Amino acid sequence: MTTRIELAGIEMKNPMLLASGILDETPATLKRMARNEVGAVVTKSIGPVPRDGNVSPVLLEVPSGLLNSMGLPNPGIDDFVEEFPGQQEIGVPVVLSIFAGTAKEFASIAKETTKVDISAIELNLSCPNATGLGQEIGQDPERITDITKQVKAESNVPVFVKLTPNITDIRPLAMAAQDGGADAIVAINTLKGMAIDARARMPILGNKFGGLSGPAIKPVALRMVYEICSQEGFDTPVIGCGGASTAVDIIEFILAGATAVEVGTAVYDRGVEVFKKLQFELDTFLEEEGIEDINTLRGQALGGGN
Ligand code: RRO
Repeated sequence: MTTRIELAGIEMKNPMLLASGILDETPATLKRMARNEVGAVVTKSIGPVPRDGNVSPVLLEVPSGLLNSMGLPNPGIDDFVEEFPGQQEIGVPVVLSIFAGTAKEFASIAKETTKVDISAIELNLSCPNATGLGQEIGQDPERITDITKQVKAESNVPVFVKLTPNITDIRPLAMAAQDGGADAIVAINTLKGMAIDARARMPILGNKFGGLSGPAIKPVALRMVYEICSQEGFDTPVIGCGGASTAVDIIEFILAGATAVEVGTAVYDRGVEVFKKLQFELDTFLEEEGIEDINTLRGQALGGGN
């Protein structure tokens, strides 16, 4: 019985990645996740220069999820390159998430990333919390293709493209990333939302709006992965992301066509040992169902339905 997978040439002991933005800011926290049986880790998004992020409060628990308006706080690519010890030291493959405002800036960060030992780059074209960045770029298919192409030309590792759900139809975005040469698509980032304090009569988050993650968004993420994987002519690996917190959730994403699944908010909900728990649950599921290889489940729900 095996949960091993291969994602864009990266060998992983299971199909689970730590999603960007949760316990991934320092080598120490990344190592801690690696010790807990995660297949690979994605770093917090790194930009061209240091950035403080948005005004507090920036995080709020809501029913079945979290609302965040962090605003891309990060030390900048130069600091990252100087301080990152390399993925050997972390213990599992490391995916470096990057963001920028233009294709040229993306390409120049990508060039810097060739100085560090990582397994892939994830392009954040989907953060809902900053002007001129993230989803404001990633809602335009032409810009997705252009940025992906320019990053591919400068980098020496596979390039993943993380898409926004805050759009009518995600399929053209996935196709645009494929056209640019993406090695994998990540679907999805957070859904833009807000919370209001009824007694104070004002928005709760300092930035008013935030990104919703957690179990509340899993049906949306699953639907989008399914739609992307059902597209005629689409054959790029997909990484599901959005609300997975049990092994059954992970299996559902794989049945919808995903090769791997990123897990974020469940770390907050189930603790740092969540990947150890999920590995046990995955093994149990495969055993109970008599499945030898998790890869055989990929896409089995595509086309089905009553
Ligand atoms: O930092 C953030 O505000 C943030 C990012 Br980079 C992202 O990609 N998604 C999100 O919900 N928040």
